[in-house]
Formats: sequence, C-alpha cells, structure tokens
Amino acid sequence: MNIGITCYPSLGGSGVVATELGKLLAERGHNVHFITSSMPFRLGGFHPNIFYHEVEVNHYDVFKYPPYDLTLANRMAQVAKNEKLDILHVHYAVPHALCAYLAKQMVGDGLKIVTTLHGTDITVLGYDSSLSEMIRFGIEQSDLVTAVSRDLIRETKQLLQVTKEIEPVYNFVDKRRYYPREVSHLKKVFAPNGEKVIMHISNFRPVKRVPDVVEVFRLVRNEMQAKLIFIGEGPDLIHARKQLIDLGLANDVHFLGKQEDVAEVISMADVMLLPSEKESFGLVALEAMACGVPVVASTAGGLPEVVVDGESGFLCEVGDVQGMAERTLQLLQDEKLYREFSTSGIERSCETFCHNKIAAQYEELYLRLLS
Ligand code: GMT
Repeated sequence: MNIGITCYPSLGGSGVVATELGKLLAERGHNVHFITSSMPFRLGGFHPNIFYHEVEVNHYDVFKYPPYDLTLANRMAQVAKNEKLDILHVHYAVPHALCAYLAKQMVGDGLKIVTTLHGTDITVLGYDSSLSEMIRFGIEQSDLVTAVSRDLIRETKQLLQVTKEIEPVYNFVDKRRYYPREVSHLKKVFAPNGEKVIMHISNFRPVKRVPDVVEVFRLVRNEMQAKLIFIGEGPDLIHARKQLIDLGLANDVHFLGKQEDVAEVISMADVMLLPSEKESFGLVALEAMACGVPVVASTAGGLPEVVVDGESGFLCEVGDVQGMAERTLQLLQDEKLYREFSTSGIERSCETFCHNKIAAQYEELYLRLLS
C-alpha cells in the first residue's frame, strides 16, 4: 500500500507513535510518506521506502496568521495525487483530520482517511467550544477512526456526541529497543551510593501533575535514600525545580531534559511515576513496563488499560500522593514483589502491546477500508 502519515513531528506521544508506526509499516513492505512540518524526530536513519514531504508555510504580509492548515491540506492533496496514496493516516484530530477531509475533497474518494485520536485532541480541545464542532465534523467525515484506549472512545462519544464507530487500537512498544538494559555504568553516575531511582518523563504540562511527583518523592525520600530523575521539558519544570530547592531536595534530583531515545535511560529507573490528571494511554508507562520498571500512576483515562493494578504497577486516585508514596515504598522495599511486578510488566508489554501485533491490526483496518 501507499500510505501517507501526518502527525506533529516534534516531541510528544502522538508523534512518537505515528513515526514508529510508519517505520514498522515500511519494514512490512509498504511505501510510507510522511507529510509534516518538519522531519519527525524519531525517524532517524535511512529507510528505503520512507519518504518525507515537508509542509512549508510561506509568510505573506496580507495574512495576520500564516495559513498552516490550508498549506497542509494542499500538500496532502499533492502527495496523494503524485504518490497515488491509498490511505492517509492522520494522528491527532486537530487540524489534521480537517486538512485530510479538505485534501480528499480535492483529489476524490479514492483516498481513504484514517484518523487516530490520541488524547488531548479530545480531552482538552474537545472542551473548547471554538473547536468542538469542528473536531466532531473531522471525526464523522473520516473513513475510519481509531483511538488509543477504550476510555478515550468513551470520552469522545460522551463529550462530542459522536455516532461514528471508533476502533480501539492500543499504542505499542518496539521490543527490539525497549527491554531491560544493563545500565550499571549510568547508575554509578546518577545514584552512586546505590540509591533507588524514581523517574518521571513528560512534557511538564499541568495535566501531568508535576507537583505530585515532587511530593511523592519527598515522602519516599523521608523513608529511604532515593534519587529523582526528570526527563523532558515544559512549563511546570521551573516550578518543580523551585519546589525541590525549597524542600532541600535539590541534591537528590537530576534534570536530563529532552531525550530523543529514552530506551536506555528508562532502564535506570526503579519506579516510573505518572500521577497525571488526564492520560488517554500513557506511552511512558508502557515503555517503562517493557524495560522491567514497575509503574506507580493515577487511575486517569486509559492508564488502567495499560498498567494492571497490583500486577505490573500500582494505581491510585488522582491526587492521592500519600497512596502513591506508600505504593512506591512497598515496591522498593520488597524485592520479591518488585521482581514479580517487573516480570509481569515485561510479559504484558510483549503480549498485549507488541509492535508487530499492533502494526498488523492497523494493516487489517487499512485493507478492510480498501476492499
Ligand atoms: O502527553 C501529552 O501531553 C502528549 C500527547 C500527545 O498528543 O502527543 O500524548 C497523548 O498521546 C499519547 C500517544 O497516544 C498518549 O500516550 C498520551 O497518554 C496522550 N496524553 C494525554 O492524554 C494527556
């Protein structure tokens, strides 16, 4: 098949999933055309059947706001025609599903539009009345819609009164890269006295509840030697830094910033902490499980579909920092329990979220659409 993919190419779960899916589809023999505003950061390297079509937005004085959406739709239509695309798979409803709809109006019904909902396109933007009608329209007009968890489907239908069928297709992890790595050399640097490592990876936005991460760490640190590692960047990072200094914990935290490939870094963690307010899936939780790292997270959104409470991690109500700290300590202080959780997370990531299984699921949906 000739498959076009549009996503947000910079850091972020939806861009990661879209890019990794494109690479898998190319490995499986399809021609994959990325239509994005810049090179997707996870693309890396040379792939003989992956092509990149940049969306270049020109600036004219006549426009107060450069018309990115229209330029994207125009580029999608060009690529669809020139490359004879069968499928245009867009990740994130806004504006991508709408641009794809417009492109299809330009090239005709032969082009099939698949839209994948990732989370904030519904759980944040869906509440914005200046966008919600448009999001519903984009979903209804797509030939096929998928969402990364059942909880996201429930919320989409409830919030936007969408009648269209939405297929659940979970995110995946590539087992060839995500597995428990030997990282004693890194542990010597970041936890030189054998301290336990608690890790948080996110875009440090309010929905991630970064102050809860700091509070859980403080409660854990009261009981045992531990280090906190932050990966990623975002608006709440600066507040977390101040909070840690005020608590006298500045020497127990490492800020590693944005990391393009977290597969190795995650193996340094003993527990992955994800106390989010909203989380339609929680790719980081899955990546941690694949590396044998138990997760302590909130029960928000699709997290209970990823992490089995009491098996591959512990889930607590949003804001229950005391509970999260207790669960983290339980894991860190009970070696047998820790090993069981670690093994269970690895098995679950291989069975339910295996990269080949999910790529095949998308392939089947594409074929169903084309037949
Ligand atoms: O987590 C974010 O804020 C980034 C966001 C995105 O759009 O890239 O992530 C969303 O999509 C990811 C991939 O499907 C999911 O793993 C995240 O759970 C989801 N984020 C939220 O729902 C807040």
